[in-house]
Amino acid sequence: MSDFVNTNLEKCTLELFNIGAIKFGEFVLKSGIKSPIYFDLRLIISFPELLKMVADLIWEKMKNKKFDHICGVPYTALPISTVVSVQHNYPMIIRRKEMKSYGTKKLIEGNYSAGEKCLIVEDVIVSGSSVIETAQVLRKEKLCITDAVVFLDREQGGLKNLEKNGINTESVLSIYEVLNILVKHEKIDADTFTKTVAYLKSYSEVSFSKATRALLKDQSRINMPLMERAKAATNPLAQRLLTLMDRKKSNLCVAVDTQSSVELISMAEKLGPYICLLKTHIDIIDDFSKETIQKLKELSEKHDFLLFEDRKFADIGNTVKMQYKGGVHNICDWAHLVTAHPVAGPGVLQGLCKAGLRDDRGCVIIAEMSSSGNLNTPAYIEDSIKIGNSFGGFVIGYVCQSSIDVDAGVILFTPGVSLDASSDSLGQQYVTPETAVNEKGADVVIVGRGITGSENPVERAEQYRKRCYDALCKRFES
Ligand code: 5IU
Repeated sequence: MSDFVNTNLEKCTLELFNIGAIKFGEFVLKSGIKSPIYFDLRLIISFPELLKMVADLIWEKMKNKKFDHICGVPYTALPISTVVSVQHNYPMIIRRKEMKSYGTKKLIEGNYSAGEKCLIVEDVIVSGSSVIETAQVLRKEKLCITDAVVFLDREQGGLKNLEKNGINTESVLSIYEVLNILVKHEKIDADTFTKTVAYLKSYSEVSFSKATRALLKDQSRINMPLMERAKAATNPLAQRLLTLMDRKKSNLCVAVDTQSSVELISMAEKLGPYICLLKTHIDIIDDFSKETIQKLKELSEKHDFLLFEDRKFADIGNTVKMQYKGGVHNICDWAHLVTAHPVAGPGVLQGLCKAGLRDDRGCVIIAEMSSSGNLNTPAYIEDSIKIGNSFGGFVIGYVCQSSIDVDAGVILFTPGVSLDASSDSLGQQYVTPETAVNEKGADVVIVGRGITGSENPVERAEQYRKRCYDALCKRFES
Protein backbone atom coordinates (compact mmCIF):
# COMPACT_ATOMS: atom_id res chain seq x y z
CA MET A 1 0.00 0.00 0.00
CA SER A 2 1.40 3.43 -0.87
CA ASP A 3 2.12 6.00 1.85
CA PHE A 4 -0.57 8.20 0.31
CA VAL A 5 -3.17 5.48 0.79
CA ASN A 6 -1.96 4.47 4.25
CA THR A 7 -2.00 7.96 5.70
CA ASN A 8 -5.27 8.85 4.09
CA LEU A 9 -7.10 5.69 5.12
CA GLU A 10 -6.52 6.54 8.73
CA LYS A 11 -7.26 10.23 8.29
CA CYS A 12 -10.39 9.50 6.31
CA THR A 13 -11.73 6.97 8.83
CA LEU A 14 -11.26 9.41 11.71
CA GLU A 15 -12.91 12.21 9.74
CA LEU A 16 -15.86 9.99 8.91
CA PHE A 17 -16.23 9.16 12.57
CA ASN A 18 -15.99 12.82 13.57
CA ILE A 19 -18.74 13.96 11.21
CA GLY A 20 -21.05 11.13 12.33
CA ALA A 21 -20.79 9.01 9.19
CA ILE A 22 -19.75 6.00 11.29
CA LYS A 23 -22.22 5.30 14.07
CA PHE A 24 -22.54 2.73 16.82
CA GLY A 25 -25.90 1.71 18.28
CA GLU A 26 -28.80 -0.40 16.99
CA PHE A 27 -29.62 -0.17 13.32
CA VAL A 28 -31.58 -2.10 10.71
CA LEU A 29 -29.89 -2.41 7.32
CA LYS A 30 -31.58 -2.32 3.87
CA SER A 31 -31.53 -6.13 3.83
CA GLY A 32 -33.54 -6.21 7.07
CA ILE A 33 -30.72 -7.51 9.26
CA LYS A 34 -29.79 -5.71 12.46
CA SER A 35 -26.40 -4.12 12.99
CA PRO A 36 -24.52 -2.47 15.89
CA ILE A 37 -22.58 -0.30 13.40
CA TYR A 38 -23.81 1.92 10.61
CA PHE A 39 -22.09 3.89 7.86
CA ASP A 40 -23.87 6.91 6.47
CA LEU A 41 -21.59 8.20 3.75
CA ARG A 42 -24.31 10.48 2.37
CA LEU A 43 -23.06 13.03 4.87
CA ILE A 44 -19.76 13.53 3.07
CA ILE A 45 -21.33 15.85 0.49
CA SER A 46 -21.38 18.48 3.25
CA PHE A 47 -17.61 18.10 3.69
CA PRO A 48 -16.00 18.68 0.30
CA GLU A 49 -12.46 17.91 1.43
CA LEU A 50 -13.56 14.58 2.83
CA LEU A 51 -15.54 13.83 -0.31
CA LYS A 52 -12.39 14.48 -2.33
CA MET A 53 -10.36 12.24 -0.05
CA VAL A 54 -12.85 9.39 -0.51
CA ALA A 55 -12.84 9.92 -4.29
CA ASP A 56 -9.00 9.92 -4.33
CA LEU A 57 -8.88 6.63 -2.46
CA ILE A 58 -11.40 5.10 -4.87
CA TRP A 59 -9.28 6.36 -7.76
CA GLU A 60 -6.19 4.64 -6.35
CA LYS A 61 -8.06 1.32 -6.63
CA MET A 62 -9.26 1.85 -10.18
CA LYS A 63 -6.51 3.83 -11.87
CA ASN A 64 -4.81 0.78 -13.38
CA LYS A 65 -8.00 -0.75 -14.76
CA LYS A 66 -9.18 -0.01 -18.26
CA PHE A 67 -12.80 1.00 -18.66
CA ASP A 68 -14.85 3.21 -20.97
CA HIS A 69 -17.12 4.59 -18.23
CA ILE A 70 -17.73 4.73 -14.52
CA CYS A 71 -21.15 4.55 -12.95
CA GLY A 72 -21.88 5.30 -9.31
CA VAL A 73 -24.66 3.35 -7.61
CA PRO A 74 -27.34 5.93 -6.80
CA TYR A 75 -27.38 7.98 -4.67
CA THR A 76 -24.34 8.19 -2.37
CA ALA A 77 -21.80 7.03 -4.92
CA LEU A 78 -23.02 9.57 -7.51
CA PRO A 79 -21.11 12.53 -6.07
CA ILE A 80 -18.08 10.30 -5.45
CA SER A 81 -17.99 9.14 -9.06
CA THR A 82 -18.60 12.68 -10.28
CA VAL A 83 -15.48 13.84 -8.44
CA VAL A 84 -13.45 10.95 -9.89
CA SER A 85 -14.83 11.68 -13.35
CA VAL A 86 -14.02 15.38 -13.27
CA GLN A 87 -10.57 15.00 -11.69
CA HIS A 88 -9.37 12.27 -14.00
CA ASN A 89 -11.30 13.07 -17.14
CA TYR A 90 -13.12 9.75 -16.93
CA PRO A 91 -16.52 9.61 -18.68
CA MET A 92 -19.45 8.89 -16.41
CA ILE A 93 -22.89 7.42 -16.94
CA ILE A 94 -25.79 7.65 -14.52
CA ARG A 95 -28.31 4.95 -13.77
CA ARG A 96 -31.74 6.35 -12.96
CA LYS A 97 -33.54 4.77 -10.06
CA GLU A 98 -36.93 5.67 -11.48
CA MET A 99 -37.83 5.72 -15.14
CA LYS A 100 -38.86 9.14 -16.42
CA SER A 101 -42.53 9.33 -17.36
CA TYR A 102 -41.79 11.78 -20.18
CA GLY A 103 -39.24 12.36 -22.93
CA THR A 104 -36.72 9.60 -23.64
CA LYS A 105 -37.79 7.26 -20.80
CA LYS A 106 -34.16 6.21 -20.58
CA LEU A 107 -32.87 4.32 -17.55
CA ILE A 108 -29.29 5.33 -18.23
CA GLU A 109 -28.09 8.86 -18.91
CA GLY A 110 -24.90 9.63 -20.80
CA ASN A 111 -23.21 8.65 -24.00
CA TYR A 112 -22.41 4.96 -24.37
CA SER A 113 -22.70 2.08 -26.82
CA ALA A 114 -23.07 -1.70 -26.71
CA GLY A 115 -19.92 -3.63 -25.86
CA GLU A 116 -18.30 -0.85 -23.85
CA LYS A 117 -16.94 -1.57 -20.39
CA CYS A 118 -18.28 0.21 -17.34
CA LEU A 119 -16.84 0.12 -13.83
CA ILE A 120 -19.29 0.42 -10.95
CA VAL A 121 -18.51 2.57 -7.91
CA GLU A 122 -20.28 2.07 -4.58
CA ASP A 123 -19.84 3.56 -1.11
CA VAL A 124 -20.65 0.69 1.27
CA ILE A 125 -21.28 -2.95 0.49
CA VAL A 126 -23.15 -5.48 2.64
CA SER A 127 -24.62 -8.24 0.44
CA GLY A 128 -23.90 -6.54 -2.88
CA SER A 129 -27.59 -6.13 -3.77
CA SER A 130 -27.34 -2.48 -4.82
CA VAL A 131 -24.32 -3.12 -7.02
CA ILE A 132 -25.99 -6.03 -8.77
CA GLU A 133 -29.20 -4.06 -9.34
CA THR A 134 -27.21 -1.35 -11.09
CA ALA A 135 -25.17 -3.94 -13.01
CA GLN A 136 -28.32 -5.60 -14.34
CA VAL A 137 -29.68 -2.32 -15.69
CA LEU A 138 -26.38 -1.57 -17.41
CA ARG A 139 -26.04 -5.13 -18.74
CA LYS A 140 -29.49 -4.88 -20.29
CA GLU A 141 -28.03 -2.13 -22.47
CA LYS A 142 -25.31 -4.58 -23.57
CA LEU A 143 -22.66 -2.81 -21.53
CA CYS A 144 -19.98 -5.10 -20.09
CA ILE A 145 -19.84 -5.17 -16.30
CA THR A 146 -16.90 -7.07 -14.83
CA ASP A 147 -15.60 -4.88 -12.01
CA ALA A 148 -16.68 -2.72 -9.12
CA VAL A 149 -14.79 -0.61 -6.60
CA VAL A 150 -16.38 0.02 -3.23
CA PHE A 151 -15.18 2.36 -0.53
CA LEU A 152 -16.09 0.22 2.45
CA ASP A 153 -16.60 -3.52 2.62
CA ARG A 154 -18.59 -4.65 5.64
CA GLU A 155 -17.21 -8.18 5.09
CA GLN A 156 -20.68 -9.70 5.15
CA GLY A 157 -20.48 -11.71 1.95
CA GLY A 158 -21.01 -9.00 -0.68
CA LEU A 159 -17.71 -9.51 -2.48
CA LYS A 160 -18.36 -13.23 -2.81
CA ASN A 161 -21.95 -12.73 -4.00
CA LEU A 162 -20.80 -10.30 -6.67
CA GLU A 163 -17.91 -12.47 -7.77
CA LYS A 164 -20.35 -15.32 -8.38
CA ASN A 165 -22.30 -12.96 -10.60
CA GLY A 166 -19.26 -12.05 -12.66
CA ILE A 167 -18.31 -8.84 -10.84
CA ASN A 168 -14.83 -8.69 -9.43
CA THR A 169 -14.99 -6.20 -6.56
CA GLU A 170 -12.20 -4.40 -4.73
CA SER A 171 -12.65 -2.35 -1.62
CA VAL A 172 -10.68 0.58 -0.28
CA LEU A 173 -11.35 -0.19 3.38
CA SER A 174 -12.53 -3.24 5.28
CA ILE A 175 -14.79 -2.82 8.29
CA TYR A 176 -12.12 -4.52 10.42
CA GLU A 177 -9.58 -1.88 9.41
CA VAL A 178 -12.09 0.78 10.42
CA LEU A 179 -12.60 -0.84 13.82
CA ASN A 180 -8.87 -1.15 14.40
CA ILE A 181 -8.25 2.49 13.54
CA LEU A 182 -11.07 3.62 15.85
CA VAL A 183 -9.78 1.52 18.75
CA LYS A 184 -6.22 2.71 18.19
CA HIS A 185 -7.36 6.32 18.44
CA GLU A 186 -9.64 5.55 21.39
CA LYS A 187 -12.78 6.56 19.54
CA ILE A 188 -14.49 3.35 20.63
CA ASP A 189 -13.88 1.17 23.69
CA ALA A 190 -12.83 -2.48 23.78
CA ASP A 191 -16.36 -3.62 24.55
CA THR A 192 -17.86 -1.97 21.45
CA PHE A 193 -15.01 -3.39 19.39
CA THR A 194 -15.56 -6.95 20.66
CA LYS A 195 -19.34 -6.80 20.26
CA THR A 196 -19.09 -5.45 16.72
CA VAL A 197 -16.55 -8.09 15.72
CA ALA A 198 -18.74 -10.85 17.20
CA TYR A 199 -21.72 -9.51 15.24
CA LEU A 200 -19.71 -9.42 12.01
CA LYS A 201 -18.54 -13.01 12.49
CA SER A 202 -22.12 -14.22 12.99
CA TYR A 203 -23.40 -12.33 9.91
CA SER A 204 -20.51 -12.99 7.56
CA GLU A 205 -22.61 -14.49 4.77
CA VAL A 206 -25.57 -12.26 4.04
CA SER A 207 -27.22 -13.29 0.79
CA PHE A 208 -28.78 -10.94 -1.75
CA SER A 209 -31.98 -9.31 -0.49
CA LYS A 210 -35.34 -10.87 -1.38
CA ALA A 211 -36.08 -8.04 -3.80
CA THR A 212 -32.74 -8.54 -5.54
CA ARG A 213 -33.24 -12.28 -5.79
CA ALA A 214 -36.63 -11.61 -7.36
CA LEU A 215 -34.97 -9.20 -9.78
CA LEU A 216 -32.34 -11.77 -10.72
CA LYS A 217 -35.03 -14.45 -10.90
CA ASP A 218 -32.67 -16.46 -8.82
CA GLN A 219 -35.07 -19.40 -8.65
CA SER A 220 -34.86 -22.88 -9.92
CA ARG A 221 -34.53 -22.88 -13.68
CA ILE A 222 -35.14 -26.60 -13.79
CA ASN A 223 -38.76 -26.72 -12.66
CA MET A 224 -40.02 -23.41 -13.96
CA PRO A 225 -42.42 -23.49 -16.95
CA LEU A 226 -41.19 -21.85 -20.14
CA MET A 227 -43.51 -18.84 -20.08
CA GLU A 228 -42.51 -17.98 -16.53
CA ARG A 229 -38.91 -18.24 -17.54
CA ALA A 230 -39.61 -15.99 -20.52
CA LYS A 231 -40.84 -13.35 -18.09
CA ALA A 232 -37.74 -13.89 -15.97
CA ALA A 233 -35.33 -13.39 -18.87
CA THR A 234 -33.33 -10.15 -18.97
CA ASN A 235 -32.50 -10.71 -22.57
CA PRO A 236 -35.18 -9.99 -25.24
CA LEU A 237 -33.96 -12.78 -27.49
CA ALA A 238 -34.04 -15.30 -24.63
CA GLN A 239 -37.63 -14.17 -24.01
CA ARG A 240 -38.43 -14.71 -27.66
CA LEU A 241 -36.88 -18.17 -27.81
CA LEU A 242 -38.54 -19.38 -24.59
CA THR A 243 -41.92 -18.11 -25.84
CA LEU A 244 -41.37 -19.75 -29.19
CA MET A 245 -40.48 -23.07 -27.51
CA ASP A 246 -43.71 -22.90 -25.53
CA ARG A 247 -45.80 -21.96 -28.57
CA LYS A 248 -44.39 -24.67 -30.83
CA LYS A 249 -43.99 -27.23 -28.07
CA SER A 250 -40.46 -27.79 -29.25
CA ASN A 251 -37.07 -27.57 -27.56
CA LEU A 252 -35.42 -29.25 -30.51
CA CYS A 253 -32.59 -27.60 -32.41
CA VAL A 254 -31.62 -29.41 -35.56
CA ALA A 255 -27.98 -29.24 -36.65
CA VAL A 256 -27.87 -29.38 -40.42
CA ASP A 257 -24.23 -30.11 -41.19
CA THR A 258 -24.29 -30.36 -44.95
CA GLN A 259 -22.03 -28.96 -47.66
CA SER A 260 -24.89 -28.39 -50.08
CA SER A 261 -27.07 -25.32 -49.85
CA VAL A 262 -29.85 -27.18 -51.69
CA GLU A 263 -29.88 -29.80 -48.96
CA LEU A 264 -29.69 -27.17 -46.22
CA ILE A 265 -32.72 -25.37 -47.59
CA SER A 266 -34.60 -28.58 -48.22
CA MET A 267 -34.01 -29.69 -44.58
CA ALA A 268 -35.05 -26.26 -43.29
CA GLU A 269 -38.28 -26.50 -45.28
CA LYS A 270 -39.07 -30.05 -44.16
CA LEU A 271 -38.01 -29.85 -40.52
CA GLY A 272 -39.10 -26.25 -39.87
CA PRO A 273 -42.45 -27.14 -38.24
CA TYR A 274 -40.77 -29.32 -35.59
CA ILE A 275 -37.89 -27.16 -34.39
CA CYS A 276 -37.27 -24.03 -32.37
CA LEU A 277 -33.80 -23.48 -33.83
CA LEU A 278 -31.92 -24.38 -36.99
CA LYS A 279 -28.20 -24.65 -36.39
CA THR A 280 -25.84 -24.05 -39.27
CA HIS A 281 -22.13 -24.21 -40.06
CA ILE A 282 -22.34 -21.79 -42.93
CA ASP A 283 -18.62 -22.01 -43.77
CA ILE A 284 -18.91 -25.66 -44.83
CA ILE A 285 -21.33 -24.91 -47.69
CA ASP A 286 -19.68 -25.40 -51.09
CA ASP A 287 -22.24 -23.51 -53.18
CA PHE A 288 -22.93 -20.65 -50.76
CA SER A 289 -24.66 -17.58 -52.16
CA LYS A 290 -26.73 -14.67 -50.92
CA GLU A 291 -29.76 -16.64 -52.02
CA THR A 292 -28.96 -19.34 -49.47
CA ILE A 293 -29.33 -16.74 -46.72
CA GLN A 294 -32.42 -15.20 -48.29
CA LYS A 295 -34.14 -18.59 -48.33
CA LEU A 296 -33.10 -19.39 -44.76
CA LYS A 297 -34.53 -16.08 -43.60
CA GLU A 298 -37.81 -16.73 -45.40
CA LEU A 299 -38.12 -20.23 -43.95
CA SER A 300 -37.29 -18.99 -40.47
CA GLU A 301 -40.26 -16.65 -40.72
CA LYS A 302 -42.57 -19.11 -42.44
CA HIS A 303 -41.98 -21.92 -39.92
CA ASP A 304 -41.30 -19.80 -36.86
CA PHE A 305 -37.78 -20.89 -35.88
CA LEU A 306 -34.60 -18.94 -35.15
CA LEU A 307 -31.32 -19.19 -37.04
CA PHE A 308 -28.33 -20.32 -35.00
CA GLU A 309 -24.88 -20.12 -36.59
CA ASP A 310 -22.44 -22.32 -34.67
CA ARG A 311 -19.48 -20.13 -35.67
CA LYS A 312 -17.58 -20.64 -32.39
CA PHE A 313 -15.99 -17.20 -32.37
CA ALA A 314 -12.81 -17.40 -30.31
CA ASP A 315 -10.37 -14.70 -31.41
CA ILE A 316 -9.55 -11.29 -29.94
CA GLY A 317 -12.36 -8.74 -29.95
CA ASN A 318 -11.17 -6.77 -32.96
CA THR A 319 -11.00 -9.87 -35.14
CA VAL A 320 -14.34 -11.40 -34.13
CA LYS A 321 -16.03 -8.08 -34.77
CA MET A 322 -15.00 -8.38 -38.42
CA GLN A 323 -15.74 -12.11 -38.58
CA TYR A 324 -19.26 -11.40 -37.30
CA LYS A 325 -20.11 -8.40 -39.41
CA GLY A 326 -18.54 -8.67 -42.82
CA GLY A 327 -17.01 -11.24 -45.16
CA VAL A 328 -19.08 -13.31 -47.58
CA HIS A 329 -21.21 -14.78 -44.81
CA ASN A 330 -21.97 -11.54 -42.96
CA ILE A 331 -23.31 -13.60 -40.06
CA CYS A 332 -24.58 -10.65 -38.04
CA ASP A 333 -27.07 -9.87 -40.80
CA TRP A 334 -29.05 -13.11 -40.56
CA ALA A 335 -28.15 -15.33 -37.58
CA HIS A 336 -30.25 -14.62 -34.49
CA LEU A 337 -27.77 -16.56 -32.41
CA VAL A 338 -24.09 -17.39 -32.63
CA THR A 339 -21.74 -19.44 -30.46
CA ALA A 340 -18.51 -18.17 -28.92
CA HIS A 341 -15.67 -19.75 -26.95
CA PRO A 342 -14.84 -17.54 -23.95
CA VAL A 343 -11.23 -18.75 -23.91
CA ALA A 344 -9.83 -15.34 -24.96
CA GLY A 345 -11.76 -13.52 -22.19
CA PRO A 346 -14.54 -10.92 -22.31
CA GLY A 347 -13.01 -9.26 -25.39
CA VAL A 348 -14.65 -11.80 -27.68
CA LEU A 349 -18.10 -10.66 -26.50
CA GLN A 350 -17.14 -7.00 -26.55
CA GLY A 351 -16.05 -7.44 -30.14
CA LEU A 352 -19.32 -9.12 -31.10
CA CYS A 353 -21.39 -6.43 -29.36
CA LYS A 354 -19.44 -3.72 -31.13
CA ALA A 355 -20.49 -5.06 -34.50
CA GLY A 356 -23.58 -2.88 -34.12
CA LEU A 357 -26.30 -5.10 -32.82
CA ARG A 358 -30.00 -5.23 -33.29
CA ASP A 359 -32.10 -6.31 -30.35
CA ASP A 360 -32.80 -9.72 -31.84
CA ARG A 361 -29.17 -10.82 -31.83
CA GLY A 362 -27.64 -12.94 -29.10
CA CYS A 363 -24.82 -15.25 -28.21
CA VAL A 364 -24.51 -18.69 -26.65
CA ILE A 365 -21.27 -19.27 -24.78
CA ILE A 366 -19.62 -22.65 -25.08
CA ALA A 367 -18.91 -23.64 -21.50
CA GLU A 368 -18.45 -27.35 -22.09
CA MET A 369 -18.20 -29.43 -25.25
CA SER A 370 -19.74 -32.83 -25.84
CA SER A 371 -16.62 -34.44 -27.27
CA SER A 372 -14.41 -36.82 -25.32
CA GLY A 373 -11.14 -35.38 -24.00
CA ASN A 374 -12.40 -31.79 -24.09
CA LEU A 375 -10.39 -29.30 -22.06
CA ASN A 376 -13.35 -27.79 -20.23
CA THR A 377 -12.47 -28.18 -16.54
CA PRO A 378 -14.95 -27.22 -13.80
CA ALA A 379 -12.99 -23.99 -13.22
CA TYR A 380 -13.21 -23.15 -16.94
CA ILE A 381 -16.95 -23.72 -16.91
CA GLU A 382 -17.37 -21.51 -13.85
CA ASP A 383 -15.31 -18.73 -15.42
CA SER A 384 -17.32 -19.03 -18.65
CA ILE A 385 -20.49 -18.31 -16.68
CA LYS A 386 -18.92 -15.26 -15.07
CA ILE A 387 -18.03 -13.87 -18.49
CA GLY A 388 -21.56 -14.64 -19.71
CA ASN A 389 -23.08 -12.87 -16.70
CA SER A 390 -21.04 -9.77 -17.50
CA PHE A 391 -22.88 -9.62 -20.82
CA GLY A 392 -26.39 -10.52 -19.63
CA GLY A 393 -28.02 -8.38 -22.32
CA PHE A 394 -26.30 -10.27 -25.15
CA VAL A 395 -25.57 -13.77 -23.83
CA ILE A 396 -28.76 -15.84 -23.75
CA GLY A 397 -27.24 -19.06 -22.45
CA TYR A 398 -24.56 -21.74 -22.57
CA VAL A 399 -23.69 -24.91 -24.41
CA CYS A 400 -22.95 -27.42 -21.68
CA GLN A 401 -23.19 -31.00 -20.58
CA SER A 402 -24.38 -30.53 -17.02
CA SER A 403 -26.95 -28.49 -15.14
CA ILE A 404 -24.79 -25.48 -14.42
CA ASP A 405 -25.98 -22.86 -11.97
CA VAL A 406 -27.65 -20.08 -13.95
CA ASP A 407 -30.68 -17.84 -13.47
CA ALA A 408 -34.11 -18.94 -14.66
CA GLY A 409 -34.07 -16.65 -17.70
CA VAL A 410 -30.86 -18.20 -19.03
CA ILE A 411 -31.04 -21.10 -21.52
CA LEU A 412 -28.86 -24.24 -21.58
CA PHE A 413 -28.15 -26.00 -24.89
CA THR A 414 -26.91 -29.59 -25.06
CA PRO A 415 -25.54 -31.31 -28.18
CA GLY A 416 -24.40 -34.93 -28.35
CA VAL A 417 -27.89 -36.43 -28.33
CA SER A 418 -29.21 -39.44 -30.23
CA LEU A 419 -31.93 -42.01 -29.69
CA ASP A 420 -29.43 -44.83 -29.39
CA ALA A 421 -26.88 -43.24 -27.06
CA SER A 422 -23.41 -44.21 -28.31
CA SER A 423 -20.54 -42.33 -29.95
CA ASP A 424 -19.07 -41.67 -33.39
CA SER A 425 -15.55 -42.46 -34.58
CA LEU A 426 -14.30 -38.89 -34.08
CA GLY A 427 -14.92 -38.27 -30.40
CA GLN A 428 -18.59 -37.28 -30.30
CA GLN A 429 -20.38 -38.80 -27.31
CA TYR A 430 -24.15 -39.27 -27.25
CA VAL A 431 -26.83 -39.51 -24.60
CA THR A 432 -30.58 -39.98 -25.02
CA PRO A 433 -32.99 -36.98 -25.03
CA GLU A 434 -34.24 -37.96 -21.56
CA THR A 435 -30.74 -38.05 -20.11
CA ALA A 436 -29.90 -34.70 -21.71
CA VAL A 437 -33.04 -32.96 -20.40
CA ASN A 438 -33.69 -34.70 -17.09
CA GLU A 439 -30.21 -35.56 -15.91
CA LYS A 440 -28.02 -32.97 -17.59
CA GLY A 441 -30.57 -30.16 -17.26
CA ALA A 442 -30.68 -29.24 -20.98
CA ASP A 443 -33.35 -26.79 -22.10
CA VAL A 444 -32.64 -27.00 -25.81
CA VAL A 445 -31.47 -30.29 -27.28
CA ILE A 446 -29.23 -30.15 -30.35
CA VAL A 447 -29.50 -33.10 -32.73
CA GLY A 448 -27.66 -33.47 -36.02
CA ARG A 449 -27.09 -36.77 -37.76
CA GLY A 450 -29.69 -38.53 -35.61
CA ILE A 451 -32.21 -36.64 -37.75
CA THR A 452 -30.45 -35.52 -40.93
CA GLY A 453 -28.80 -38.92 -41.45
CA SER A 454 -31.95 -40.96 -41.04
CA GLU A 455 -34.03 -42.37 -43.86
CA ASN A 456 -37.04 -40.30 -42.91
CA PRO A 457 -35.81 -37.03 -41.33
CA VAL A 458 -39.33 -35.64 -40.88
CA GLU A 459 -40.58 -38.65 -38.96
CA ARG A 460 -37.39 -38.67 -36.93
CA ALA A 461 -37.60 -34.95 -36.16
CA GLU A 462 -41.12 -35.40 -34.80
CA GLN A 463 -39.93 -38.35 -32.73
CA TYR A 464 -37.08 -36.28 -31.25
CA ARG A 465 -39.31 -33.24 -30.74
CA LYS A 466 -41.78 -35.27 -28.74
CA ARG A 467 -39.20 -37.07 -26.63
CA CYS A 468 -37.29 -33.87 -25.88
CA TYR A 469 -40.38 -31.80 -25.11
CA ASP A 470 -42.02 -34.52 -23.01
CA ALA A 471 -38.82 -34.77 -20.99
CA LEU A 472 -38.89 -30.99 -20.46
CA CYS A 473 -42.55 -31.04 -19.37
CA LYS A 474 -41.74 -33.80 -16.87
CA ARG A 475 -39.42 -31.29 -15.18
CA PHE A 476 -42.24 -28.78 -14.64
CA GLU A 477 -44.37 -31.45 -13.02
CA SER A 478 -41.78 -32.57 -10.52
N1 5IU B 1 -21.60 -29.49 -31.43
C1 5IU B 1 -21.37 -30.66 -30.74
N2 5IU B 1 -20.81 -30.60 -29.51
C2 5IU B 1 -20.50 -29.42 -28.92
C3 5IU B 1 -20.76 -28.24 -29.65
C4 5IU B 1 -21.32 -28.30 -30.87
O1 5IU B 1 -21.65 -31.74 -31.21
O2 5IU B 1 -20.04 -29.43 -27.77
I1 5IU B 1 -20.34 -26.48 -28.88
C5 5IU B 1 -22.21 -29.44 -32.74
C6 5IU B 1 -21.51 -30.21 -33.80
C7 5IU B 1 -22.62 -30.59 -34.69
C8 5IU B 1 -23.81 -30.81 -33.80
O3 5IU B 1 -22.92 -29.48 -35.54
O4 5IU B 1 -23.55 -29.97 -32.67
C9 5IU B 1 -24.01 -32.22 -33.32
O5 5IU B 1 -24.19 -33.06 -34.40
P1 5IU B 1 -24.48 -34.64 -34.26
O6 5IU B 1 -25.80 -34.74 -33.48
O7 5IU B 1 -24.61 -35.09 -35.65
O8 5IU B 1 -23.33 -35.28 -33.54
